[in-house]
Amino acid sequence: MRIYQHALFLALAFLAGCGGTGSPTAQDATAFIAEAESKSNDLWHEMAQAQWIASNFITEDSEAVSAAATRRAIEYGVTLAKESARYDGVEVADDVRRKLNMLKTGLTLATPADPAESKEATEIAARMEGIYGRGAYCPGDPKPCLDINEITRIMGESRDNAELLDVWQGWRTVSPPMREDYTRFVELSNKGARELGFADTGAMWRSKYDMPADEFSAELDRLWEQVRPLYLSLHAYVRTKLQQRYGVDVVPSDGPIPAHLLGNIWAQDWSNVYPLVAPAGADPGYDLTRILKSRNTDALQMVRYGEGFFTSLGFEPMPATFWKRSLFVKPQGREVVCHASAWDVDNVDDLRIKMCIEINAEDFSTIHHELGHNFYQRAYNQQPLFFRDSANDGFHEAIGDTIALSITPEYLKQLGFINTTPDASKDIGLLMQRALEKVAFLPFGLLIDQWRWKVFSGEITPEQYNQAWWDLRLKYQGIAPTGARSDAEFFDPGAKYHVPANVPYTRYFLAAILQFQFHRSLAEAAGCPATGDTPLHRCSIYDSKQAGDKLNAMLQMGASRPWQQALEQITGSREMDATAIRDYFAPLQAWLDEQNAGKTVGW
Ligand code: X8Z
Ligand code: ZN
Repeated sequence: MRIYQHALFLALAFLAGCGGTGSPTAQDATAFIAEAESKSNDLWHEMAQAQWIASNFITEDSEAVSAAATRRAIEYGVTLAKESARYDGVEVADDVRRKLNMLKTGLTLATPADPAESKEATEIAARMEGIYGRGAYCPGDPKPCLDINEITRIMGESRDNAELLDVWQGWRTVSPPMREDYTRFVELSNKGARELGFADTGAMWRSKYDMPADEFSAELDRLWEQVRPLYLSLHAYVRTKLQQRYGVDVVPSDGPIPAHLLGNIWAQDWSNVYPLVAPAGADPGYDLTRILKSRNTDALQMVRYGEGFFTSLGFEPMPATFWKRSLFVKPQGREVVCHASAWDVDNVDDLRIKMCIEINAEDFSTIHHELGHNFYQRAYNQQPLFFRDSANDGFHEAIGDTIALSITPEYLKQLGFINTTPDASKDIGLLMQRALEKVAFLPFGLLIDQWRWKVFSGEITPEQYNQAWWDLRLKYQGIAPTGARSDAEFFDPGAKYHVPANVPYTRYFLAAILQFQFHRSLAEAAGCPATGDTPLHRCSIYDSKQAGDKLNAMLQMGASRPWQQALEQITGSREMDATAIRDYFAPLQAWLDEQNAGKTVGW
C-alpha cells in the first residue's frame, strides 16, 4: 500500500516538473496547480458522463462504469490533496494558495489509498444510488408497485390516515437493504479522510467553509437559534389544524406530529397540507398546480418558464444542447434516478437537468432551483477550473430558490396565469404557503448532517442508526413515526436520497437562510421597497436588469474568493444572517402566535 502511494507521489512530482530534490518553490506550486487543473478537467468530464449514463440508465454495467470513472477521479483528487501539503510552508500567490486549500478540503468522498478498498468504496457508492433509484414500494398482488413519484403524489394528495401511513412505511422498505453497505461505506470513507489528516469524513465536510470547522458548527447553531421560534410557532399551528382533521387520537395537543401527515415523504416540505391549514378569509384564491394543469402545461413548457425568468434578468438562454440532452420526463421502460439534479458535464456549457417533472407548483419551483445551478455554472465558466464552483455549497443551492421567491402573484399575473392579484388582506395566506415550504424545511435541512456527522465520528454506532435518526427528527422537527422503527428492521435515513448518494445536506440549510438575504438585496436593486409598500413577499425581481446584473456579478466570481466576500458583494454584509427570513415572515409569526394563544408550543 505504501509503495503504491509513493509511486503515485513520484509520478506526480515528475509530471508537475518539480523534481525530487530541493524544497519546492512558488513556481513549482504554480506548475503543480496548472497540471492538476488540466488533468482534473478530463477526469471530471469522464466521471460526469459516466454518472449521467448511470443515473439515466440504471443497469449493472452503467453502475460499474460509473464506479470506475468516479474512482479514477477521486483517486487523483486524493493524490492531489496529499501533494498539496508539500507547499504548506511556501509563499505562493493568493489564488494558488486558495486552490491548494481547496484541493485539501474539497473532496466529499476520500477513498483509502489501498486499491481494493478504494474500489470497494466507489462500488458501494454507485450501488446505493442504484438501489435508491430503482426503489419502489410493492404492496403485493393485486396492487401494483408504486415508484417515488406515485408515492410523492399520494403523500401530497391523500387525507386518509391509513393510506398515508401505508405508503410512508412502504417507501421505507427500499432502504434496509442498504444498511450493511452504508455501514461499510462509513468505515471506508473515514479511512480515506483520516489518510488526508481529518478526524473523519464529517470533519472533512466541515473544513471547506473559509473558517475553522468548529466555528462553522457554531455558526449553524447560531442560525438555528435565530429561526427556531418561527419554526415552533408554525409547528404548533399546523399541529392544531392537523388535529382538527385527523382527530386527537392521531395528533396530540402537545406532542410531536406524526411524520406521515405533513404532505411529504420526509416531512421536509409541508406545502401540500396548505388546504388543511389555510387561514380563513386570507386565502389568496388561486392554486398554481390547478392553473398549470388547466392550461395543459407540459414539462418542457415548465422548464421554458423557468428559463424565461433568468433571461428576463439579462442572462443568455440555455444552449441548444441543454434542451437536447436533459431529461424532463420520467421515461418508460428503463430505470432512472428521478431525484432532481442539475449537471455541468464538461464544466463549460454542457449543462443539463435531470428530473421526472410532474405538472404541479412544487415542481415548478424545483425547476427554478435546478436552473439556478445551471445559470451559476455558466456564469463562472470563465474562471480557472478549480474556481468553477459556488462561493460555498449553500450558495449553489440558494440561487434558484432566490429566483423562485419571485414567483409572486404579481409575476403570475404577468405570465397571464391569473387576472387579478389578491389584495393585502390575503398576505397571511401567501406567507403561510411560503412558510410551509421554507420554514418547515429549516430543521430538516439541519438534522441530516447532524446525524451524519455523528455517524462519521462514531458517536452514533451502526446499531443505533435508526434510533439516533428518530431522536434527531424529534429534537429538531418535533415529528415522530407511527409505530416502532427498530434498528433491527429499519434503516430510515437510507430512504432519503442524499444519504445513499452521499450528498452533504447542510448546504440546503444554509441556502434556506441565504436565499432570503439574496432576495432582500435583489429586491432593493429591482426597486421594490422604493416603490412604496410592496412587502418582500410581494416583490418579484422579474425583468429587472439591475437585479440581474447584481446577481451575475456574484455568480461570475465562482469560488475565486472566500464566500464572505461573495456575500458582501451582493448583500453588503459578510455574515450569514437569519434576520432576512425572520423579517420576511414577521407578520405571519405575529398571526401564528395569536392563533396559538392558550395552546402548547413545542413538544
Ligand atoms: O435535492 C434537492 C434538489 C437538488 S440539489 C432537488 N433539494 C433538497 C431535497 O430535495 O431534499 C432541494 C431542496 C432540498
Ligand atoms: Zn440543488
